[in-house]
Order: sequence, then C-alpha cells, then structure tokens
Amino acid sequence: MSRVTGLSSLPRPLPSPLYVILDPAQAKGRPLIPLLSSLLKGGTAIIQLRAKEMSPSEFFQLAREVREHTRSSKCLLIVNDRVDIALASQADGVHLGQEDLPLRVARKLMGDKIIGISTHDLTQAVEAGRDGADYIGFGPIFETATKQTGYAARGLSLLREVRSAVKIPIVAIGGITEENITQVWDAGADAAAMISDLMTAADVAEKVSRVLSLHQSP
Ligand code: TZP
Ligand code: MG
Repeated sequence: MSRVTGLSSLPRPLPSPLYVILDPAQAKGRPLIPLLSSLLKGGTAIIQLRAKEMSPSEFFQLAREVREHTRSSKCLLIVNDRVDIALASQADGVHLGQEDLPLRVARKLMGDKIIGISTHDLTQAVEAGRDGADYIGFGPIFETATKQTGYAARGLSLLREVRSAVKIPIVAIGGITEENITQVWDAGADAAAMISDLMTAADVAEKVSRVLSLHQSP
C-alpha cells in the first residue's frame, strides 16, 4: 500500500480503543513485568513503552523483555522516542514527539512498521497525516499531572475538529480516566491513552477489562 495513505502495517481500526502507556517512572513502585502481565490479562492489545529516565542500554533490555511478553499475547508494542530501540527490540512501531526524528526520516528507517506521532494542534495533525504517520496522538485533552506538556488542555471540541480533518486513527491523550473516556471516544478518538488512572488502580487487570467493556456498552 502506498505510504502516502499511511496505515501500511497498522490494522484499521486500531486493535483496541484503549492505548496503554507503560512507563517505569509512573508505575508507583510496582515491578514492571508483573504489571505488564496484569495489563495483558485485562485485555490490553496495544502498549507504548516509555522510559525517559533510562539509559539507552536499560531501555533496550526492557524493550526486549516487554517484546517477549507482548508477542505471546499478540499485543502490539510501540516504543516511545527511539527508532533504534524500536528496531533492535523488534517492536511493532515507534511513537515520535514533535522534537524527535522527523517523520519522513523515521519512515526510511522503520519501513512498513508503525509510526505514531504526538500532535497538539490542527496543523500538526494534518501534517502528520500528510507525512505518512500511521496514527496521531492528540492532546493533552484534559489537564494532566503526569507530563509537563507545556500545552493547555485541548478539550473535546478541538478533538472533534481534528477528527474531521484527519483520516488516520487518533489516539487521544492526557487526563483520560474511566470516568471521562467515553466522551473522548464519542468525540471521535479511535483510542484513548491512559497512564495514571491505570497505574493507580488496585487491580490493574480488572481496571483494563472494565474500561474496555465501556466501549462495547451502548
Ligand atoms: N503526552 C501528553 S499527555 C501525557 C503524555 C505522555 C500524559 C498522559 O498521562 P495521563 O496520566 O493519562 O494523563
Ligand atoms: Mg518523544
């Protein structure tokens, strides 16, 4: 399939309406592999591994381990920031920020693997579609304490505008919880990313499965 249309390797729609971000810095002291097992047990089908505070070597070792677990559960693995670590760990894709490698350069290295990119306004979203991203992250939708994004909350009406302007899947991010996730889906996001609301759950597997069930209910 032509690169211009994107989506050469990503199943359409996204394999899940829930996009889980696994970040050791946000794991509240829980050991990562048991946490991953709980996420998978709950039905997680797409995970982004994010480890801003690790050395490249540590990040690579972790990505390899996470790859083994996600492969046997048929869960997509997306590595944050690092094209080299995504390739070396045999992840399914990479997630770029606006300050990471340019999309077109990353595409040359990633071939048909998945490339997602964070966007924060309509222009960036449209550009990402034009430049061949497989999906965009868009946010922060709501206020979040998890990451200093430097952006005010974008809100649901801008999400709706982005939905009408881009064809590729949208992963909404920032401040999304079990309580507000259906609004995000209703505004046109194909998936919603979650960190803190999952990481603070007493039973992570049950939380994932409950959130997923909200998507199916009328
Ligand atoms: N990018 C934009 S907001 C965000 C990232 C990584 C953090 C989202 O975390 P939470 O806890 O789900 O608000
Ligand atoms: Mg980045």
